[in-house]
Amino acid sequence: MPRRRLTRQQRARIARHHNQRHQQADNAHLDDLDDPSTLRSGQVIIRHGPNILIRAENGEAIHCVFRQHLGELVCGDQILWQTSENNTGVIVAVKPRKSTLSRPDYAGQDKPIAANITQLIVVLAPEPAPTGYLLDQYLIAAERIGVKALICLTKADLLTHEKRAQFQASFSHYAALGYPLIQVSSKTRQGTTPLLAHLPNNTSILVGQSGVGKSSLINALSPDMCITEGELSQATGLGRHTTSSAHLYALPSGGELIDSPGVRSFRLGHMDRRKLENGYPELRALIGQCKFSDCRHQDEPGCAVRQALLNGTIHPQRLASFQHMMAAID
Ligand SMILES: Nc1nc2c(ncn2[C@@H]2O[C@H](COP(=O)(O)OP(=O)(O)OP(=O)(O)O)[C@@H](O)[C@H]2O)c(=O)[nH]1
Ligand SMILES: [Mg+2]
Ligand SMILES: [Zn+2]
Repeated sequence: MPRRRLTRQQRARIARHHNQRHQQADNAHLDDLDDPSTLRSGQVIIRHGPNILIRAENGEAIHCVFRQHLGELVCGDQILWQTSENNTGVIVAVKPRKSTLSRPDYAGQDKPIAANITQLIVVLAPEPAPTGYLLDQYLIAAERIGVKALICLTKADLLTHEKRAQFQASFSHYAALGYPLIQVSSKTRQGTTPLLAHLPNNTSILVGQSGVGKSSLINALSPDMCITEGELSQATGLGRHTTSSAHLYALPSGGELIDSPGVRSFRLGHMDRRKLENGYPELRALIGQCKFSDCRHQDEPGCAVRQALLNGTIHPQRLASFQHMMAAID
């Protein structure tokens, strides 16, 4: 069914109502702040619809409600809250985010997935096998929001020694670009020590296809944290295995790790050619070096990117993925 178009007057009226509601909520918010000594800091552990679980400064997990005018709260948000009845809380303010990982929703609007992350961990497995350009899309997103990225190859136990080396080698050009490549098994815990070394002093998020083993990895890295599964189903009312909301864990060995729901694809938000080039470190290094400033790196003369491909400093798969994403922008 086609969606009904709103007239300009209708849109203006909706916007006016919307502003009035915000104003009312903001005033209510200010009244409550009469006594700032009741405000406490915390961090969003999990957000599922209207339900939010936060971690208070003393480490306690508290169920909270939040004011509508605060906008879209997500896992990782640093917040201020007040206590309410039955050991629950009310979130009254959100601190400015240092970073936001988002993806466009069905209407093309950017929707935040997690806040204040410093590192993206793209999880790949032999089963389900990596598809399409998901890895490159996540790496572009990381470059764009200015956070580190590492690639984690899980389920190593499913492969023979030889196949394991082959799987790793098929991603070695990413290691050459500065993205650490770590092979692990959540089943045997092989490789968990090198992975743990990258986590202290970071808020990392595990991303990737559904079923690659993100949640299993959390349990393998910190078996004691399994107890939070109970908190999870309490917060979401769901006991499913497949992760339905991002969930932040504080690792006993240091750092925070966010488990996120699996995706089939990861669409990038609005992009132009320059932004896309900036998302590929090896292309970014060549910006301004082609003969033509609007070079598309296809078959133009004096193309520095084509030259780099011939020299072997750009991997053909990466250039193919860039061209694919360029075509999607056009
Ligand atoms: N053999 C083996 N199986 C694994 C490993 N890690 C995960 N699995 C299995 O893979 C399946 C999916 O694991 P999950 O951890 O739920 O995957 P996920 O990425 O969290 O999936 P979503 O929450 O749907 O995104 C489960 O059946 C796990 O037992 C591993 O290292 N080795
Ligand atoms: Mg999961
Ligand atoms: Zn070029």
